[in-house]
Amino acid sequence: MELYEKLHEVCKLFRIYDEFLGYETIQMGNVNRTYKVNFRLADGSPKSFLVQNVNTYAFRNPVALMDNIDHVTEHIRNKKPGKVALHFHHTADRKTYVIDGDNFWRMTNYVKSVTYNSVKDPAILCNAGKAFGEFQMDLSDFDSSRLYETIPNFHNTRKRYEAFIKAVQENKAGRAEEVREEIDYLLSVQDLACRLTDLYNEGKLPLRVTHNDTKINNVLFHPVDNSAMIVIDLDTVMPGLIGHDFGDAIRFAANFVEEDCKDYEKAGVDLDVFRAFAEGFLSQTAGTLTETEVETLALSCFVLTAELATRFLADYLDGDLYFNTKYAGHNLVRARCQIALAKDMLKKMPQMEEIVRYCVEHSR
Ligand code: GN1
Ligand code: MG
Repeated sequence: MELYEKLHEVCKLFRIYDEFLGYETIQMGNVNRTYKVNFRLADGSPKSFLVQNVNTYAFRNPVALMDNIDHVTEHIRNKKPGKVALHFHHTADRKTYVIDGDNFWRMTNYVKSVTYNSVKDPAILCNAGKAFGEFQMDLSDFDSSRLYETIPNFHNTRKRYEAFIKAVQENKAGRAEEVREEIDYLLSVQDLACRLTDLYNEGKLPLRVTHNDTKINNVLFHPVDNSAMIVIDLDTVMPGLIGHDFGDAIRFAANFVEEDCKDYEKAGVDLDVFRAFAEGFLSQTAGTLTETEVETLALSCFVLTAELATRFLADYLDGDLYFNTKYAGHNLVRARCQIALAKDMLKKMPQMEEIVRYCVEHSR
């Protein structure tokens, strides 16, 4: 069946019976597929929704994942009644999803907003930092035992390295020789990249409920005043470390270039962006941080960058099974870009640490 008809059928199962005008593919995320579906209501006015096809290769138990999202969004709604939120539509039998074969569909309201893949405006970055910090604080009293682990060991860097080394050894797509230099670099920084995981295993870092995928394009901003309206993409909300959220956000937002820039040698950390985001994030979280969390926050940026480099490179070696790719070699470009960024972060670690200290002291 054509995607056009398929989406229309899915919308009907979510009990939207208005006149279907068509769909637009939304360039959002490297794992799920997202579509904006457009309708005309009986009174002639337009109305849109978002339909997502959840990647069941990445998320093995999407039903439990939807259950997580239900609990988390309910918890936040109860704390902030009236705040803009995502509402998942229900089918006639009260499910928040439609399963057809290997496809797992869900549908939400469409929030008119702007998103950024790359932004330099300190005010917007500070708002994004606040939004992710606030998100974590909102969930600080959430019972994490209610959360199903949607991707086990998602930010367990030791396990990510094990998987990476296995991908190198198996060399399924026959590409390992071509990327020897990248493999060697990642192996050479393994212990530093695994610092957060090791500290956690030694009981030195506390577990929180974290978002785990804090790319700035997961914040919807108000189209007029650029305030942060809502944090989206809750698929990986799981128990995690504060550095997972801070580090991943910086990895994405503070890079001079986009995550998959072919000019990867231009990748590096923009300290102005770092400062603006850190200010917002720490304004919400500083009061609750332990000394070890503060000490490792700057390092977490390197950790998350190296970790993702192992994931992109492993996927390249496996033959591009996990991440959606737009062209042959896309995962390799992504991996190289993360490696260049990680190297620059190591050079700038003292400045990053100083900025974190300053923001913590001024937020407490
Ligand atoms: C994936 O699909 P998206 O863009 O939300 C990935 C993240 C990576 C990111 C890199 C579930 O996120 O962990 O950091 O790509 N999400 C999953 O762009 O694997
Ligand atoms: Mg995501």
